[in-house]
Amino acid sequence: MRARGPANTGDPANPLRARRVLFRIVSLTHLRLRRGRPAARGLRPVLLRLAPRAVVVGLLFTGVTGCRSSAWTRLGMPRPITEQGKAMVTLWQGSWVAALAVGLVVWGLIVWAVIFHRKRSDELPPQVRYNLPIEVLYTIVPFIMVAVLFYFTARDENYINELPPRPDVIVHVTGFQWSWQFQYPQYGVRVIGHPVDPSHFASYPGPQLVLPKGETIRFDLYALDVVHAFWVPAFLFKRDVIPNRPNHFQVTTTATGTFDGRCSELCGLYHSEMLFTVKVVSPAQFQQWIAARQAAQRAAAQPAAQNAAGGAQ
Ligand SMILES: [Cu+2]
Repeated sequence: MRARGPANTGDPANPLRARRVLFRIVSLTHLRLRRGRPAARGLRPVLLRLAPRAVVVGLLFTGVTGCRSSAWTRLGMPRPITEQGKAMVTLWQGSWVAALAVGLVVWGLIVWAVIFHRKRSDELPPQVRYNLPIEVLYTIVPFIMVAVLFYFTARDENYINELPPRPDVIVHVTGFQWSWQFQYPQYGVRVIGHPVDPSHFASYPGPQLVLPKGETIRFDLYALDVVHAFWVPAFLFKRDVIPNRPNHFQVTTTATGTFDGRCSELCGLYHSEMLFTVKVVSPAQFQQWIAARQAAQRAAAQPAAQNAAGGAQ
């Protein structure tokens, strides 16, 4: 018979004492390690001492990272400004909930095995190899998990990739080394980013893409030279811009404001300078902006036309 050793002597210097304390904390109950002796003695003071420290550390962490409750609930995702982005956040949250549920089951089983199935003798415990019900369970449960994740992912991907036939606004986006051009073919309006000029990179935010709130916008993506990628983080979406292969996607905007945009495909020396901004305004402001752009383009075109006419005479 194996000797129980000094674990039961009650000696405070016993090295097993730390293990017993850890056991009490994990279980958070007044379990008794030895019959007749209150094992949880001393647990409450430890918890009372640690709890305020945990709260302070949590508050400090929240404060220094600038996190808000909504940032926590979005699990790190930016605040979406499109209906499609909201669907992506919901999918992201659901995936995390599913992963945490699986994690809790796994962690629970691990803790349960560690606490209640510690090695007590050299006798081999019952083995479950070739146990058909358990093998079937191991196969079916992961399959169900993957199938559920696949269903929701495919459903949301189909929704995000939808291209209804009559969007409210169409924008032709053209990427080139190293800026962007935005054209509004319904209105004959275009916004062209400056061609590469390293001396002005630091102060140039790039061209501005103006969009109306609450309307559907279809983006047609073109590239003049190499592969770029059109990325607006607040859309929670990016799509490649490929030469000779137009790409498309559509969003419905839900919030006004100015948001960053950038190229997310390494496209050359000044790839990092392919910046732009997205300004979402009310539909009335959007129409005003369109009218102003049209007037500015007409005014800019008149001298050129006069010069051409004068040169022909
Ligand atoms: Cu690029």
